[in-house]
Amino acid sequence: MFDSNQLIEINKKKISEHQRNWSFLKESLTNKGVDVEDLIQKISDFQIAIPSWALGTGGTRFGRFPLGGEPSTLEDKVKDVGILHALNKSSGAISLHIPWDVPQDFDSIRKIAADLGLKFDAVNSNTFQDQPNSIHSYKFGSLCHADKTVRAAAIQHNKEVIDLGIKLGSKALTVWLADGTSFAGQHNFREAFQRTLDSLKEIYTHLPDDWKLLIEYKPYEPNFYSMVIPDWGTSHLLASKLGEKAATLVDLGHHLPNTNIEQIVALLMHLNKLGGFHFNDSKYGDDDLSVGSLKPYQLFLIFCELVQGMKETDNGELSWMIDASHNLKDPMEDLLQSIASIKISFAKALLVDYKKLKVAQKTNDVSACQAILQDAFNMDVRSLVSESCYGLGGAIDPLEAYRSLEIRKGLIEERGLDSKSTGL
Ligand SMILES: [Mn+2]
Repeated sequence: MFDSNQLIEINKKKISEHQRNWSFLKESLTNKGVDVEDLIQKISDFQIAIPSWALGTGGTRFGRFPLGGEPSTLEDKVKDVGILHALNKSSGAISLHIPWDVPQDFDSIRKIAADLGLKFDAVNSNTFQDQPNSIHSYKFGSLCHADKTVRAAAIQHNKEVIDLGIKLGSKALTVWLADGTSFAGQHNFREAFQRTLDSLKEIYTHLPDDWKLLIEYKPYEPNFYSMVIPDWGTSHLLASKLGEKAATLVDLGHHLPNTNIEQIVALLMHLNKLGGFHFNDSKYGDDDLSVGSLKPYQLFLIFCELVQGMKETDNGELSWMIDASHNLKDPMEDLLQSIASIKISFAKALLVDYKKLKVAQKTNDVSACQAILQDAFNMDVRSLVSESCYGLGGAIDPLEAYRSLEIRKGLIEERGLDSKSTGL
């Protein structure tokens, strides 16, 4: 980690500029009748889980370019999330991927996490690749597989992930299936769906009462003709048939181009069936780009639905997680930028005058509807986000602090240039 005095020194260099920006924004928000303290509290409370696989460089199908100092053990991954959290005060959770990150010593890993102020968010199962020495292969599917023994192995794996999550204090299992086909005629659609539902039902019986089963969907990839759970409708259908503890998980990158994701979010929340959220950004497909790097307005519109849904529906708590692969940038820098974008969008969505919007909607004042949203979107709320982070003892500018503290250099010195993160 780093010495907290170093961060204080770094913040000192930024403080006068920050205070100037913040006092200007604070005054203008107060004049608008905004409860500034409440706003800061909401932003401070917002925590986004970091997945254990996001701390090393990812890769494409063609290559991977590690940058050194990557965490090769679960302990080091937790410590890296601790560094992010110390800087931005919003990464207070880690989401484990099993079997890439099976804890060896549960008490020890829980203690390391607790000391860094981290919780264990949803645990993720993996039936999209075969593990060494496994008897059965998932090449042709897992929970949907035509062979009962393969389905049984996949069900058993998910049950074991739940058991492991219980020991960590997690409260949700995320299931994403690569199951599908790349050639027409390869599956009987109805039978593949039914087998998947039956398998999920078995996993569901193993779920503790205070847990959630989050069902993720994806339109294509790794299969290119059909996916067993291609869209939110199919995910919602499965979740509805399973019961109250099952819900849909929306991953921003898992939609066909131009899909209206904010509308999906609104409807799922209306049905109390939105369970979780995976953040990333994309231009063409599941591109895994940094959150908010390409479509910040779409992200803002999604947050507008989330903010209204959290207030006006009984949807309940959501699991928030970044889900991206970092190929060009230092993953830690990418995560800091992604979380900053999320907080900025969340803050802007909190600033929308929804009462005024409802009046404009009722009177079909279309221009006003657009203007009300854009009025919030066009505000510069960066000093508000900085103020919430600084108030909690974090950095005024987390990315700049990360660089000034030379964190990556320290990690390379400690772990070496060849240290590679486990995962894909
Ligand atoms: Mn995802």
